[in-house]
Amino acid sequence: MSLNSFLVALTIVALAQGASLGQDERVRYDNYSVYKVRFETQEQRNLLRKLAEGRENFRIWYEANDELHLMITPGALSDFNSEIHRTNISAKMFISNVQELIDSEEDANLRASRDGSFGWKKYNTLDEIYAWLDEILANYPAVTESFALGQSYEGRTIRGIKISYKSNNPGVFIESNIHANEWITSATATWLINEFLTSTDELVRNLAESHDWYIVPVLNVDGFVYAHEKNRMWRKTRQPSNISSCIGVDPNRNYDSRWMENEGASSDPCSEFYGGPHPFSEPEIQAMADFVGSIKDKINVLLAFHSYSQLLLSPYGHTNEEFPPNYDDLMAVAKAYGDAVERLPYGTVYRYGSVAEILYFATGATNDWAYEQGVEIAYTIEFRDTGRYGFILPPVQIIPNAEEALIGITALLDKCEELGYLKPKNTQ
Ligand code: 0X9
Ligand code: ZN
Ligand code: ZN
Repeated sequence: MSLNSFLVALTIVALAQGASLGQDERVRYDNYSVYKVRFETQEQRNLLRKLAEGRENFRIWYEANDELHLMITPGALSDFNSEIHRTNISAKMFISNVQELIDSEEDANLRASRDGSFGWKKYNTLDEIYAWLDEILANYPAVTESFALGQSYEGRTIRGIKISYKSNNPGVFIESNIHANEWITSATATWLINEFLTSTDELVRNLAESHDWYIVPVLNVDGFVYAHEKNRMWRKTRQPSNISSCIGVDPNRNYDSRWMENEGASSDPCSEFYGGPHPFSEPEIQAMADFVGSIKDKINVLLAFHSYSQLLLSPYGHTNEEFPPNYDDLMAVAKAYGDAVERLPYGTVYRYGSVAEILYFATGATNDWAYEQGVEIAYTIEFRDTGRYGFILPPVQIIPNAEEALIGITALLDKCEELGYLKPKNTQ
């Protein structure tokens, strides 16, 4: 069987499997495995991509220019294995049962919930995050301010917090959990908020007080709630499509920036990388663009939190033949982050480069859009890990990851300052 006819055969299985979900059922991932697949040629890469696109039996967890992490249903495993063998692509299993990871994450959440509702020993729900945010705002009224980006498709408020200790600080915008299944991002964002307000460490105080922080802990609120309640692996928004029964858009493909160029997004509503029917079709992304657009003169740095794979990704996402004018600076700033993180006792290694260089073409993403808006330091940061747990990073790693982010961001901003990126923008 060729890889192509293999794909056709699997699509049929996939369609048969696309069962609908009852009201209070959760999607289960019993014996779903995740494989690291290394490819050497573009041809192999394209075949593997085709395998995963919009099909229920396969799901890309991560893709870079040399390897792919594929989640595979138990039913498709033997076919996958023989095909991998036949085409001489090397594959290695590193998660044998995704449901097992989800179960132990849930156990940890239950255990931690016993001693209080909010914390960083577990992954908090949107309600818990918002209740905690209200507490924080009530406790620190002089230096915090609540803001709302707007409403999600399902009518939830997308909330943010501004932390400002003095006027004329350079602005740093943090977008988090645009992808619903990347829970370490909101866990890290909330931990940072807490540190900025409560830490007595001199370095943290200086970091917190000499920048204006705009932090949105959960941008994709509908997707996040859905991931907590129904499907741990949900990535997209929750807006239905007019042309398909598949739900949701990849919000990080929906900005009006090179939208759909260069196959940087999919036009298939069933794909995990669906760009949407038109740019800004998702109210969450429109709201984000309106808000950031309205304060862009105050924003010197934008960081979009993602997971996983330990990367700092700069523009551009649409081409690897052209680089941003300040590419060298962007790399120096990313290196500062990586070096600082690696010096911590955990020794965690971050790599860096442009999106299109390191990963793939990805258009309509936050950091490229922000860069076009004049935010010259705009990164996607992919947090822990490199695949051992992937999106289901155990809660014991929340604080270590957040500490790395804190140290990394400190070094990043120091470098930005040194290179002159933190001056007031609208000086005329
Ligand atoms: O593909 C993405 O949206 C990000 N990776 S993830 O695994 N978290 O989904 C990378 C986005 C890179 N940024 C740009 N395309 N500019
Ligand atoms: Zn529309
Ligand atoms: Zn992401």
